[in-house]
Amino acid sequence: MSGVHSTSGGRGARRAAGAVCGLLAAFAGLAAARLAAAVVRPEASPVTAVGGAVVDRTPPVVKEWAVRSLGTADKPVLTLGIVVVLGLVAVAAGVLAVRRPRAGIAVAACFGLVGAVAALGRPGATWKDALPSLLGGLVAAWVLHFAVRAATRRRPAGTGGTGDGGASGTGGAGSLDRRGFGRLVLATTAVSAGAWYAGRRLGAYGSAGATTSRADLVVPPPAVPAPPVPAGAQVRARGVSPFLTPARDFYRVDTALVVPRVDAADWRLRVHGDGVTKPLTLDLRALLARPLVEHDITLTCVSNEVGGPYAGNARWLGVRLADLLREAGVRPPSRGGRADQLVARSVDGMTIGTPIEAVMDGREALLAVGMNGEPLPFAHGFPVRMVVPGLYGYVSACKWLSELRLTTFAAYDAYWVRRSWAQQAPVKTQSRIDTPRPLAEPAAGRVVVAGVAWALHRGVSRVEVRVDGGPWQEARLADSDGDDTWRQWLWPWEATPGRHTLEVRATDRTGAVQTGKRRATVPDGATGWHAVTVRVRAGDTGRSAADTGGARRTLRPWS
Ligand SMILES: Nc1nc2c(c(=O)[nH]1)N[C@H]1C(S)=C(S)[C@@H](COP(=O)(O)O)O[C@H]1N2
Ligand SMILES: [Mo]
Repeated sequence: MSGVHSTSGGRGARRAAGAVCGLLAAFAGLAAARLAAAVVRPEASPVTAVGGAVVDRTPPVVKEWAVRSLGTADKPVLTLGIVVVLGLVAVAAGVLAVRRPRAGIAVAACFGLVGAVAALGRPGATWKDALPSLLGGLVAAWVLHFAVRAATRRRPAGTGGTGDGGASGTGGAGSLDRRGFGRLVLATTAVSAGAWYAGRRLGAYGSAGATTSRADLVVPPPAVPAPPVPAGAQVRARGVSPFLTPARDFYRVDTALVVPRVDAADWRLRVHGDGVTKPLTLDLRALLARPLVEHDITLTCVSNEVGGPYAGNARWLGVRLADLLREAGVRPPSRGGRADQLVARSVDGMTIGTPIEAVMDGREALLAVGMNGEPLPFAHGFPVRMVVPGLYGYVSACKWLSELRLTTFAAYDAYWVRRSWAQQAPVKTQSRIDTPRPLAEPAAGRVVVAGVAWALHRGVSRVEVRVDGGPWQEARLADSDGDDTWRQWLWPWEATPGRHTLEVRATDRTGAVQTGKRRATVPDGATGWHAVTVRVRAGDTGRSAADTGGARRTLRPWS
């Protein structure tokens, strides 16, 4: 920063001061909005609201790219992107404001409006949701106004210039009052940071009731417990995913930028719609008074690429959905029922449409309250979510459930269907090589190839592996835990030095072989065989254990 002492203030310096003013205004505005949102509701915070609006409008191709390349980091990356854009606009508005104060302030106010419109468009929004952004816009405009004034104010004649930083101190009357400006920047930053922190604390306070309600929830034991998972369901090879996925490792796919935290005491489920002769409204107590069923179900996402990570297996505890629907007077289409689609709605406005026929055909479709022996984690739908064996999550597994409405597929398209995904989507047969990892360098000799396969609600009857396009070889299957879960498999490979590609395919109990035809995830799930390429090293046995993930030592058939 040089030239600040010229009477014009120096163009570069004025720009820099403007940029600082812009950023300061943006931070103050966001902090004020966040504090207000903690009172209104967390989803009404401008960055969250704009983020939510962006998520809902993201074309499937972009979303698929984001899920593929960013994985579960897609949400932080989106938030960061919004903050960066906001920062750039703030800098531009600040630079503009130095020359034309009104224009800069108008930009700040406009940003408040953008946030307000986004917040009003969110599911479940009321007029109050506009307030945090409007307040934020006002605060930003106000801070910008004063900051720009301070930045461009000239020091009165005769005051000393020692605070002017590296400059000579010769700045006299007419030079910029940098000390005053610096103080304003510091003070505003401190107040904004305080507001930001208060917003965080208040937000936690706001959801404290939900947190306590989960901690205090006593889930009754199942009337119909699941048999223990067979010991032989887990292959003993390092690198294979655990048969039951711990909740903290369970993949998470949803559109929620802030995880809804529902207080169990406030939770209600409404069941209504076509063919419902007895509409129901249940609270959690009424739901838990019903017989609970425990069932192991593998859940997977339609966005899962071949070989991808978006599949998890859990022991779910819940109420049989079919029984509840029958009590409400619902009949499946095959018994003359009018409705063929069950639309589940969540507290955050998600809609998920499930075939009523599938829900009522005898499979264990659940309104789940428990996952692996605990109440559902907030991220996985506390207090109640749906789980239906054999269907992708986007057509079956509504989290933070609030409503079940019966209608037809002809009359209504749920959230993802409006975004080019199929109305109905049974899970396709898939198999995955968990070990060796791609580009691993095992030593020649015996290498354990192992992984998981699923043909949900049909059951896996065979898994085969081939090397470099050679003949298919039958893998050993781990014990089955029923047809609604994935099944592990293992194949001992006599690996020869060089580059090799391993492929896997599964066959379901109907005899249908997993197709090798490569298809994208849109519209109803990816197909193709998972392939892993490795480079097998010649002979030095010393390093083999490490490079095969120790599998040689653990090759102990469970059969
Ligand atoms: N409310 C709500 N429920 C939802 C979703 C969502 O975005 N919002 N995503 C669905 C999708 S696409 C999948 S694959 C599963 C994932 O469940 P999980 O996050 O518990 O693994 O939840 C389903 N339920
Ligand atoms: Mo999904």
